[in-house]
Amino acid sequence: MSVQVGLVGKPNVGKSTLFSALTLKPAEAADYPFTTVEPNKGVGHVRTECPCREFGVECDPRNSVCIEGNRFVPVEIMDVAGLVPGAHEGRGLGNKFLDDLRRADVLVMVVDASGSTDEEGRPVEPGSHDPLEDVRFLERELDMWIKGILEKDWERTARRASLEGLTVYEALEDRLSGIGVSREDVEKALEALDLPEDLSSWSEEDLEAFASEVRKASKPMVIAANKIDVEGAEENVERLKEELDYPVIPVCAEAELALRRAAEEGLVRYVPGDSDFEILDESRLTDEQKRALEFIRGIMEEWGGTGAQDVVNEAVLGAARRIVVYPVENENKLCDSEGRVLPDAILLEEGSTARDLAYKIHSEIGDSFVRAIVIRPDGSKDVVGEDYVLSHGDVVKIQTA
Ligand SMILES: Nc1nc2c(ncn2[C@@H]2O[C@H](COP(=O)(O)OP(=O)(O)OP(=O)(O)O)[C@@H](O)[C@H]2O)c(=O)[nH]1
Ligand SMILES: [Mg+2]
Repeated sequence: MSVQVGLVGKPNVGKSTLFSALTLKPAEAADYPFTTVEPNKGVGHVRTECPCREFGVECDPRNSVCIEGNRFVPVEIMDVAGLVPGAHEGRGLGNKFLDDLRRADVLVMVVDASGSTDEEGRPVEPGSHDPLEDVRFLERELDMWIKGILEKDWERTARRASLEGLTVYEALEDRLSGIGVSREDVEKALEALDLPEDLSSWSEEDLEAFASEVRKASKPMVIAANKIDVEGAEENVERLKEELDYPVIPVCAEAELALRRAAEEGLVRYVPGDSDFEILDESRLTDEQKRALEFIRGIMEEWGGTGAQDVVNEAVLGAARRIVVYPVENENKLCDSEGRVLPDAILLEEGSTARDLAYKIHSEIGDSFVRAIVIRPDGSKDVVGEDYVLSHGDVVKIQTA
């Protein structure tokens, strides 16, 4: 799958609850630390406007789903074990969870905005723990993890850069490619810092600073400020927004999970990401369920929704800078060879070109690319070359030789 989103954070903040809500896959959730040991993997979705509305056509999606003009595009979601301070030295479940994150394109740091869990995830009085501290320590754990990987074979890396004729970039990229760090990430990190060119003269601090910049470049992050249903969470949400450079999204994972399950059972009509829901058949609900749904409605009114869908959107379309485009084979009917209208929604990195899209569809289509046609909602068509930079929402036909 194209994009992988990793849920990270200390124990007991609601990672598995959010995971279940996003994927509707069961994952054990309980009010004690280290409920999750093995990572859970599942399919969640980015929500984006489907072109079917603007084009006035009825779509027939194949790789995605359209609900009332909203296209849901699959992404991989991974829920890993909680981490505690010192994890990079083996505390708690140690580095295991970190290794599970190697392939992640973007991280969602789940924090307990209600402040009702201490730094190791043990339940405490609501409001007594500062979630900002948890963000800081998690950043540090990630940085130390990357630093550890660099340090492991540092002398050899430094030697390769000077004796084997590799550039500094190549030597560092080589060392870090296993955790999803690209050449551009390395370049970005080195540019942000003023480090000696000779790797063998890097100090501990140099390594640490570099690890931190590489982490920011290769694992962009958003904060899911969970448990907003608990009294006092609002204050923490505001503070997190003020203090942090990451996008902070207020979330009630439990509400999203309850709504999605209720929708699955046909009790409510709820499109993930909507700011409200509709009860379908009051008579099928117990009094307890009615009360729970009214409570959820109250939270959604206050916050504009449960926030769970916003987390995925902000992570993938925001932090990970992805766009969604719609390749078609017939530029008049907007369909594929089987007549399916707007069949596929493809996630690409921002800045991708028409040729990149062609290669993403099939290497042969990439090789035999001639030109592309971008189809506009008013029916007009722009013929573009291989270097055309795609926009979010583009409907494109690739012409091959
Ligand atoms: N009030 C409230 N509680 C929540 C919410 N989301 C999760 N919880 C509760 O928080 C506790 C921990 O949830 P989990 O999903 O197991 O947390 P986790 O981060 O996966 O925990 P570990 O696997 O131990 O790292 C459970 O009791 C959940 O019911 C929420 O939105 N509001
Ligand atoms: Mg868990």
